[in-house]
Amino acid sequence: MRLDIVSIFPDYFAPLELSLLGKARRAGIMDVHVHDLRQWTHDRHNTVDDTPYGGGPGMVMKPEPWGEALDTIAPAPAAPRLIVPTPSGRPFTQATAARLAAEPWLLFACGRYEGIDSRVMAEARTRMPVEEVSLGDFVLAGGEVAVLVMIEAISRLLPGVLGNTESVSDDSFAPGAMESLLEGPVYTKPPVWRDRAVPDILLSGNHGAIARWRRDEALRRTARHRPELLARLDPDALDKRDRAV
Ligand code: 6GU
Repeated sequence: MRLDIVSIFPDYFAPLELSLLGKARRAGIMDVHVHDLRQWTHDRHNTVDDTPYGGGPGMVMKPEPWGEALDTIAPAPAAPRLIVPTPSGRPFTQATAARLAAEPWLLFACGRYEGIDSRVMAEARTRMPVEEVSLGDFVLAGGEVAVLVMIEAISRLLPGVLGNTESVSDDSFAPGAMESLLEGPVYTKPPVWRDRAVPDILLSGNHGAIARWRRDEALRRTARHRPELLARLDPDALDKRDRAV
């Protein structure tokens, strides 16, 4: 998968060298290119923003540098999927991450200030798919951290990034049995720590009973932390014992 990122703060992306993401890059699974938007400015101050038409607070990112950036990185007919992080976008979910993980080429455009002049996305849509995406109902100062979050969620779904021991199928929100469920508590050695014992069932070796217990804990945790998710559970995916929890 090829990833291009355009930002006025390319240093935000230094963490892409670390951990799983760094390993994926070194293994050639992810080919990441970070670009400084200011290279597509032509004035002495490398201006990327201006005051909003219609008035209002803050500044808006000018269209010209963005237009040149997209033309240079993806000259027609090259067509990456353009992802624009913004609190006014469609929600980014595990399903979004899975869908984007199947794309060969993603281009992330990190806005700052009050956002990017809307004509940039309108014009880009004439030659590439464009998605405005939000991480949730809160406001970040810019798209950089949001893009790091999205790339981490996407890259761990790429074949060869996670080891076998770190399976993705038991994750909260994983498609299948855990869809719309939060993962329950986890434990490791020692069996007793500060007078707190690991639940006996996990030491029982009874895999059926353990799977049942884990699902019950996931249902309980979901009811406590995210009751609105339970309402979304597919009734056909529930069994009689689920209903009793
Ligand atoms: Cl994707 N971007 C910004 N700037 N703020 C956000 C966000 C994204 N998602 C939630 N808040």
